Amino acid sequence: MVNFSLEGKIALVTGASYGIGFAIASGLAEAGAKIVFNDINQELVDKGVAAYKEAGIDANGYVCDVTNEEQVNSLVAQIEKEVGSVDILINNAGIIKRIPMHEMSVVEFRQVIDIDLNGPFIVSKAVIPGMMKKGHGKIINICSMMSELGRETVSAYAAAKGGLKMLTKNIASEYGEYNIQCNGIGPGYIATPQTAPLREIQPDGSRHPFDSFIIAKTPAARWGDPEDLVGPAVFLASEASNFVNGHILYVDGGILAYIGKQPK
Ligand code: NAP
Ligand code: GCO
Repeated sequence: MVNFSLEGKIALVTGASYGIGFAIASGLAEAGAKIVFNDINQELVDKGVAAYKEAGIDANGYVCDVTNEEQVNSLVAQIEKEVGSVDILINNAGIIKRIPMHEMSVVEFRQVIDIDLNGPFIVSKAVIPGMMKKGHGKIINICSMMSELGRETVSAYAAAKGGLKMLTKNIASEYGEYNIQCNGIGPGYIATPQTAPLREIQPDGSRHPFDSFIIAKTPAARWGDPEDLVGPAVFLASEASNFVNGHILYVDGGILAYIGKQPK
């Protein structure tokens, strides 16, 4: 019997007060996991705890900036003390800055790299020793279409998400012998606050040009929903994927397979 159950497992989802992290955490909880999550400030954490409670999930929330190694190490120690050691890590926290590269400051570039690439390194480094001790662990890094493709104005984000793809493969390579699997999920274009500016209805009531562009580039002819990522996340977090390692599972409605809608 294939085991998709997460009963008895503790899952840490970073940046999970809302958006993709919240949806994935909710799905892991439905599969039996105990959810612990962090976000950047107390207001967001409180909002998240209330949202999980409304969904019938008793989640523990903590304030922690994933770029701050001291805060992350304290977070992992506090989780260990209050709940237990982390079995499943979802490196979800991330930001994007959409600025033409020649206009982007080094500070802005570094901030995106820090959160989207250094953050997953710092949090993974903090949980791996506990996973090694227990003889099992699951790390899932939330990558992106920009782990494979570029586009205007997202140079820092693409560099970070491309690096995150290779960090995923390297953790898989270095820790596979400890029965730790590290894989990525590469969402396509998902309707969350992060992509809201790309979907804004225009003053004349028409769709945002980028919205129409993405619809034409997606065989499914729609934006993804955070819930579309839940099944893939449960699979990669469960024992059903114990021989899947170093893989980036693209959940993109077919974008990466498609040249784009041909002119009529
Ligand atoms: P989102 O709505 O902006 O949520 C990101 C979460 O991460 C927010 O709660 C954010 O808090 C938190 N965060 C930001 N910096 C942090 C830090 N230093 N420490 C801890 N938490 C931090 O984004 P999303 O659309 O749900 O995306 C989640 C992940 O999926 C990101 O890694 C993103 O790159 C990736 N992704 C998104 C899409 C998409 O189309 N939406 C597609 C592919 C991949 P604040 O609210 O304070 O910023
Ligand atoms: C953008 C979007 C994308 C998505 C996602 C696609 O500006 O192009 O924000 O980067 O967030 O990463 O997979």
